[in-house]
Amino acid sequence: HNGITRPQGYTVSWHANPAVEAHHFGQSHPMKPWRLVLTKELVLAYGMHHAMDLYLSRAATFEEMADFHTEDYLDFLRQVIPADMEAAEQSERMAKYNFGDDCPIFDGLYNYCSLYSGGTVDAARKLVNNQADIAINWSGGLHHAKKTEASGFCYVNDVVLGILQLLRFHPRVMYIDIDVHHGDGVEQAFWSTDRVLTVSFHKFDRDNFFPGTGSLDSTGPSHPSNPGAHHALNVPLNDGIEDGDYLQLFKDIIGSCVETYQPGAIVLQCGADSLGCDRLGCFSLNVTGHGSCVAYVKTLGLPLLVVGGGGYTPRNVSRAWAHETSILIDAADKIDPNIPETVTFRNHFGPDYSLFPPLSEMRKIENKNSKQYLATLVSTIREQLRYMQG
Ligand code: V1P
Ligand code: CA
Ligand code: ZN
Repeated sequence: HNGITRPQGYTVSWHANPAVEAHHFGQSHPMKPWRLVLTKELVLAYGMHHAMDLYLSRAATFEEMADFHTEDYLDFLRQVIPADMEAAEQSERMAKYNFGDDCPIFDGLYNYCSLYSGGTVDAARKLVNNQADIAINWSGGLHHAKKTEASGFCYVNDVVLGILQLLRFHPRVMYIDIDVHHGDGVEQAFWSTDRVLTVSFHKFDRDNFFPGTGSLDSTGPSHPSNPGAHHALNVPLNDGIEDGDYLQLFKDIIGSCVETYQPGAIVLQCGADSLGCDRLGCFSLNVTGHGSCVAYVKTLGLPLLVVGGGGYTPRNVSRAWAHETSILIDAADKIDPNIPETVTFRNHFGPDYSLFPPLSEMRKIENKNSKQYLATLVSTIREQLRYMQG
């Protein structure tokens, strides 16, 4: 083999199901489950699968998904078919549950949702049962779904389901979200509890960037007697943030959060739409910069559930998630930055065929985050953490 061996002293589990990858949101829709095929091809070509326990995700049951979602909503999700998109008699319920352009109804929708959710639930249970120290489900991370509605390409909130599993064992769980969008569904689900600290880094522009929530001052319920007060943290960013600044900010904030909150487990949503050159995103992170955040979280040494999320330039999504897999199995230094000749669909990685193309140089977006602004973010959040302590 090519020298990739199991990491020393800890176990990594990989949760996937090829049936997820076969689903299509529609021609012009930016969400491409196919990016998971490219990710898996890279992981296999590098031989990373030798270093992990591999599990075929099973479908989450209706009851498991009902740990968060209402039965009404799940019933609709289970029975709706693509023809209903046009049918007048369904339009009221379609609107009620927020189906439409962002969240279309496609063939196998319920199967898709239950499989990516089953992966995250399984992954969380591996951690709780001590069968894994790090568990990965790149098909999960669908952080916008609400209790009774779909939102932003997300139908079932697998992240919430995974955290609920971890809460059966851990008194406190910390959620970190590096997707370019605000992790509003996860934040909202745990808004009123002090048992989950949610921290999202995202582009924030109330009027012009989805979903428009996640301002610096929204830290939980306003009434101080509500246990959830101060247990939501938001890091609103502007266009064009680059590797160095992002990583420093990430370490400063996450380091302080862990020190103060002392979580028993961490869930890390690795949305890859925060990379430069993303079709929907507006940050300038490179694969290495994005990966450094994952590497930092790994150094904290806590049980870690890693999920995917957004990411709309499939070749870069797969580069990032393959690189991050190598970090999690402690093999980043054994990976050839030149993408192996044996990778299926290798043509997608041309003309450079590198795992680390200079994304931040390829579509220059002016960095609108001043040093002063970033310093204010860190000091404000440290202040907010003091309130959390009580
Ligand atoms: O901006 C909106 C809505 C539609 N307007 C009425 C406001 N939607 C965004 C949704 C982005 C979802 C991101 C999901 C994730 O965080 C997690 C998986 O990454 C949107 C955008 C956009 N540029 O923000 N929808 C679409 N683009 C879209 C484009 C073509 C076809 C369908 C949807
Ligand atoms: Ca985020
Ligand atoms: Zn996103």
